[in-house]
Amino acid sequence: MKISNKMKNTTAIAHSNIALIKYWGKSNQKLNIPAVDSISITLKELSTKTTVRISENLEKDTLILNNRPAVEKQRLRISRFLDLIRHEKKFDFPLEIKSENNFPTAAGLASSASGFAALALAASKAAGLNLSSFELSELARKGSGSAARSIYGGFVHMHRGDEKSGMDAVADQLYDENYWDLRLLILVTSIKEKEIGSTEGMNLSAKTSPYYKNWIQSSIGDISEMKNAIVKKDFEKLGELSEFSCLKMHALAMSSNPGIIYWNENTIKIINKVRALRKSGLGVFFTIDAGPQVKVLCLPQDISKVKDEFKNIKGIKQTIHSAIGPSVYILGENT
Ligand code: 2P0
Repeated sequence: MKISNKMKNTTAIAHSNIALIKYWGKSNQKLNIPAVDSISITLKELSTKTTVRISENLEKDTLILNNRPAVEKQRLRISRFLDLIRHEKKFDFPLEIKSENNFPTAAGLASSASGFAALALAASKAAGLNLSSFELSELARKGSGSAARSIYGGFVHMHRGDEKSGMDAVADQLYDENYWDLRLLILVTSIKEKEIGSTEGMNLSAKTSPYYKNWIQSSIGDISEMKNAIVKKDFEKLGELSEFSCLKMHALAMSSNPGIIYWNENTIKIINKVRALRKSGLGVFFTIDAGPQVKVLCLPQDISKVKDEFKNIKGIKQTIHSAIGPSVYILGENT
């Protein structure tokens, strides 16, 4: 590949997502193929902005994460991902990556989802590749399973696929962000990095949980029920299924050996409050990823009431209100 002396900066923005039907477990670790399908909504308020520059002058890839040089483990993970693009485009120059999240990194707010989605688009574009959404989703998946979903806005279905190569283990959009206005109140209960990352956690569950087989089998029904709920805009059903999938995933993590507990005492306090509010007639449901933060789902007409209910609760460190967000996009390219 011929690289011009005037290097270009390519910047992409991707939004994080939250799975309503969760992914947990891989059928192929090397290719990062998920063992189950998943369904998510993309989050307008949580995003990653990533700038890529191809550089002849560097010795190795550099990664600045939230204005600081990243630790070597993170840099290597990114570097291995960039090798996929270098291999495709047949060049061997290092890349300079600057990436910023507008939310706490690695605290269970899916920074790898928006991170790898933004990187897949910015780096492939910087290298002169014009990938389709389908190809971008496959590429992003190799960085992080949930990143394959963040290529799209709105309501997204990630397929585990049938091909051994993983070429059909990609996401597609069910509906865009204007289809149905749902709101999420993200309640941050800890900004500490979690002790067990998702990859490690799900691999441990696959190896040791006696419930793993049932998890895989039962997720097929969850997916079709959730798709139905979205088609019918049945919020009650969507909420119930989201809680069910979330608790099943955490039960799977807890039933691993050694058991993984992502929650803290405030996570449980919030779960109980969501259920009490529901009993009192408010349409609220929770979902939780591999971390202690609780995401409360509701309809737009209830969001101010929901915000009020969680305003003065001790143990909530930050509250983020999000609507459904858009697909990944290029913010700009300049020399
Ligand atoms: C999900 N999570 O469906 C599930 C629910 C967390 C809990 O996908 O190993 O960073 O990089 O593919 O995508 C987070 O895991 O995992 C995740 P890898 P990823 O959103």
